[in-house]
Amino acid sequence: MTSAFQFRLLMLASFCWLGIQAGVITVNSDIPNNLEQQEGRIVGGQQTDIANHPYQVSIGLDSAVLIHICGGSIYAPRVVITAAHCLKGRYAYTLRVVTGLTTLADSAEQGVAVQKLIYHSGYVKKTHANDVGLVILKEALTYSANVQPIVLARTATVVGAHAVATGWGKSDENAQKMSEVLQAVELQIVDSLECCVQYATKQYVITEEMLCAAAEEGGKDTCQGDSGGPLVVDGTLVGIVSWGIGCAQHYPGVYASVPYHFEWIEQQAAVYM
Ligand code: 4AZ
Repeated sequence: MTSAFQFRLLMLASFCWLGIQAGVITVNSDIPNNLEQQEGRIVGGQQTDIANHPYQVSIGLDSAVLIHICGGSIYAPRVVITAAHCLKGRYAYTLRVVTGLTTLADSAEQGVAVQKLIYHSGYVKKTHANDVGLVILKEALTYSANVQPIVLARTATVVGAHAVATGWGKSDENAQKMSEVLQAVELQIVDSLECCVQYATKQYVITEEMLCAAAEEGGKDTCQGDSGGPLVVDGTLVGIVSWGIGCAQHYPGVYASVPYHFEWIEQQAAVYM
């Protein structure tokens, strides 16, 4: 006899399987948004040096001091890839992009001014759908050992692939402050079906334009302040830090899929290349 629980799981698995296979899981705007979600920060990571991740940038709010709000990845001299949720509701002139730094020093003088913010027209805050955007810089970056672009992944990443996420986000859910020194954490790509089933129990939908990553041993994740930053496999950008329920709390971190959004990124960036 099948219990109601098993039946429900079967329904969720079918829903996720069908949706991910056919690419038909689309945005459901009726999804409740009342669960405590954390903004991204790296949990269980290690200090690293920007030279190891020269594509990493900090997107900062240009006030009296520069306040880190999100991560990003250098794609071209004037193009930084980040999450849509980092950009929506903000104005280009309020932001600056800081490159080549391991430690984020408070400085109003640092960074490059921003010309334009572009985010995906299909971005939906409630569902985190299409959480991808571009920051167009006023001036071209000068590449160096600590400032380099990253190649985009074009094809879907295999489950279990070793990935690294980096950022200055908080190191646990309840931390008051961001990390001062850039952190890196090693994660694995999680099966989208499993991830979908897990999140479906909380009324969230994992679509084919998202991917999930976590550490088998637990205790490792991205968290508040890592948003918009890179998830890298074999030196290519596969994901953009997007969302999750908590940080390192049984639910994998969710990333916007770069292979899925490859064409959108290329098309939008083309004008500024
Ligand atoms: C965020 O809101 C966020 N634990 C990023 C990553 C994760 C959760 C939230 C994944 O920026």
